[in-house]
Amino acid sequence: MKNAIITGITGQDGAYLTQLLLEKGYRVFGTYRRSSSMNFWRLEELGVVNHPNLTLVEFDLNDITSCIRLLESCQPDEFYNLAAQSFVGVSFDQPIYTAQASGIGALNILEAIRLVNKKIKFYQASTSEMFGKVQEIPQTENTPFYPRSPYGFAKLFAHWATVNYRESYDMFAVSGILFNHESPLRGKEFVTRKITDTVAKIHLGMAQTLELGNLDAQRDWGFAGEYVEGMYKMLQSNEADSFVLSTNQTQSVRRFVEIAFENIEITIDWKGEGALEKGYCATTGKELVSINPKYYRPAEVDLLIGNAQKAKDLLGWIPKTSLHELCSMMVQADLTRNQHGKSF
Ligand code: NDP
Ligand code: GDR
Repeated sequence: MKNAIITGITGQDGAYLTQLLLEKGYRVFGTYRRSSSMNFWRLEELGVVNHPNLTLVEFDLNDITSCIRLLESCQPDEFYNLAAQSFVGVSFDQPIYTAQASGIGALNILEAIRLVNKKIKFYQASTSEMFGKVQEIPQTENTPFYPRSPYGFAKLFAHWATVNYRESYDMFAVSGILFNHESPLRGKEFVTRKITDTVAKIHLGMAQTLELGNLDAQRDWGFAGEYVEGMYKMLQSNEADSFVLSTNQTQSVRRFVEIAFENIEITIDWKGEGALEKGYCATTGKELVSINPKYYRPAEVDLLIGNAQKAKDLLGWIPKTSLHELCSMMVQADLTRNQHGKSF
């Protein structure tokens, strides 16, 4: 039986990866940070929170002694570092904290692995946000980086730390450069889930309008359940490397809004421009979408579209869920949750 440590087990990817590794017969040690209230709703939704091969461990990734003790007690074969301050918007308000959690946190783990057991395979959750300002379309493992937020440059630090530890110390350290991936388990502050949850609430008469920021941003959105399979495959590959995971397609936030409303049989008519743009129901004329500039970011990533050919060729990883399927899955889940008065 293999042992795996997953940091950030309370997050979207942590939950799906836990489910996948348990299905594969792993013993999983999932780390969470101490707080006054426990937050395991995603593991509960997937029905794995009480699995006999899952151990939940309190852990702080900014405390290297805690990293060392974690490795010594769990004796992992594989280490998936998913914990991060992962919200780009907040990173502008909390840049130092973001750098510590999303940047230095990864370095702490790499250093602990180097000291305790260099044979532990390491996965770093890198991101398409490192590409930032468009340098090339589509983006691949060879596209130059140009991050546009404290989150982006913190993750770039962690990415280069991973590459350097791989090259300097002969460690199996992998960087997965993942484009946006969503699911019914996505946090509500991220735009897709904010949209699907509010659309469900509008349908049920629990909300009037959806307030958003930049509708023109374009993202390459895939299904998180498939992306964690890519993470797993990266650690089973013959050689440690860096891999892009993406769907190779892009859509605007505006289009995602339209698709979400189509799920409740509403067509959106757009009128106005910029901060004055609004979305109306095509049949009733009711205002359903408005812009609030407070959701604009100081610097935006305008266009992300990946090319995951390398992952397809070397890992056999191919995403299957279309954006329409993904959006529909999320709207349906939010309709059900809201009908049952669940707020997560
Ligand atoms: P989530 O925001 O859903 O989960 C983040 C996890 O990190 C949570 O478990 C959270 O714990 C934990 N965490 C946050 N801050 C700290 C901290 N200071 N110390 C310890 N743990 C912390 O993110 P996702 O699951 O979506 O993403 C997983 C990883 O992949 C992240 O590193 C993210 O940056 C990266 N990524 C995500 C992409 C995506 O589209 N989803 C794309 C590319 C990369 P708590 O529940 O206590 O807040
Ligand atoms: P992103 O995801 O920044 O790409 O980072 P997010 O869903 O937050 O934003 C996507 C785009 O939508 C625009 N936007 C809004 N965003 C939010 N959150 N709320 C709004 O109201 C809103 N209106 C418009 C944003 O400006 C942006 O352009 C995600 C995270 O999961 C990161 O951790 C991960 O690394 C990247 O994806 C890949």
